[in-house]
Amino acid sequence: MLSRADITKCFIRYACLSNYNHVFPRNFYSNDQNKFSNDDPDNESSSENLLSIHRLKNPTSKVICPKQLRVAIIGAPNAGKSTLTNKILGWKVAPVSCKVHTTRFRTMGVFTEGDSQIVILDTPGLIESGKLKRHNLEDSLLIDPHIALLEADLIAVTVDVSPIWYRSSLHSEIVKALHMHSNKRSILLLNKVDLLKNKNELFKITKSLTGGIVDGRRDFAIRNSRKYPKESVIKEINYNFPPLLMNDAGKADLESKDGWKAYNKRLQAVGNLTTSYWTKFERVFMLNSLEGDGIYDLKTYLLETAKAVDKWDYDETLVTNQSPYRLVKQCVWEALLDSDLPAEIPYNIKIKIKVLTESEEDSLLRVGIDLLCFNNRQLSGVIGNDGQKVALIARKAKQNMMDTFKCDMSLKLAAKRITKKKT
Ligand SMILES: Nc1nc2c(ncn2[C@@H]2O[C@H](COP(=O)(O)OP(=O)(O)OP(=O)(O)O)[C@@H](O)[C@H]2O)c(=O)[nH]1
Ligand SMILES: [Mg+2]
Repeated sequence: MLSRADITKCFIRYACLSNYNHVFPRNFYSNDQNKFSNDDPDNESSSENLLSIHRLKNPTSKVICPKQLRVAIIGAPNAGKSTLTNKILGWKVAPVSCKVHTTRFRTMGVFTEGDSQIVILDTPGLIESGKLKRHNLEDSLLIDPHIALLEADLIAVTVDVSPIWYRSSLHSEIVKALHMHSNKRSILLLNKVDLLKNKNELFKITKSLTGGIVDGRRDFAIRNSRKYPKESVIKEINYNFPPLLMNDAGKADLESKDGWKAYNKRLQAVGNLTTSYWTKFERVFMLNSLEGDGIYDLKTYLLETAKAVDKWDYDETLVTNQSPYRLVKQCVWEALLDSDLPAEIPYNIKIKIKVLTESEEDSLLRVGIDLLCFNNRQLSGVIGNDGQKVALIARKAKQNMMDTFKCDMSLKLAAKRITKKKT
């Protein structure tokens, strides 16, 4: 356990490592009206280097043979991907809630042990493109899992084994994604095993999700009439479609409209062939990510699977490189989802960061947030009886921020009614 002193040191250590004098640019978001009227700088490249969270750890004296593994955690919404990510990292970097679509963007986290560095890419739950339009969701929910898949060396498919109607077949979007990246290694993570009364079910579930084949071995006989698409058909799809657009780093540029269109065309073509299982999983892990059961074995496997590289991509103490603005927003977002508000409210109000500074005297992180409500129903819902609801949201958000930034902080959170600008 980190002591209070360690936590403060940890935060200060970040400042030293980053070569910045302060964790945050002082008063970057002050009450200056011009700045405040801007949108939150989540996407501004200027915010990239402002804060990245580091562990308090003595650098390893000499790394003889650096190894690295990038792992994309994919799965259906609410499978427990972010809970698992936080557990593997031993740090809260991804928002978690009982509601679907909690994760809105891909989230990167790192842990380094000995010579090996593991980069975890948590992703929004995989969804069909039709759902995005129907529910008016951001593009990142559709595209980010595929960017992570392109970046990954290993695909970790996470399945919630608790609902009876989901656990016997892989979500079609997962199977499509696996086909698109069939050259990559993959593992199956059966999560929430604590919720399964009859543990013998795990054997059946494994059998139906793997087609009875794990690590190339036919461990269980399986009767399944649906045909598995041939490798040659997948190759043909890749051959017959126009080449994908590349960005400066030479990676398929899914963030550009044309890049995503071309990729999605292949994805849809693969989709017509899919089965409900995958026969190329190398390993199957049974996990209770909430309590951490099975995490040690998974981490050991990841460390052993890392491949030799010239040098690690990240500093060995780095935990995440997400911008502080995004982390703060995620903490508030999680609190909103967890506060029993009428279902649609969290999705329709706006989180505005008003102040984000670190005080020079006491290293106290000061955060000011406005919850912008667009009608009276939203406002009264957020405020609650005698302000009890907004107080609860503030308490939860503050706790989330303390778990993420591991420092003392003060949070001012207010709900405000605004009118939507007509465009
Ligand atoms: N009982 C139990 N609950 C779990 C476990 N793992 C996650 N949960 C719960 O499942 C819910 C969803 O967890 P998340 O980690 O937010 O799931 P996710 O897959 O990241 O969800 P999205 O980001 O919405 O796609 C939360 O209420 C978690 O507490 C587990 O192993 N056991
Ligand atoms: Mg998530």
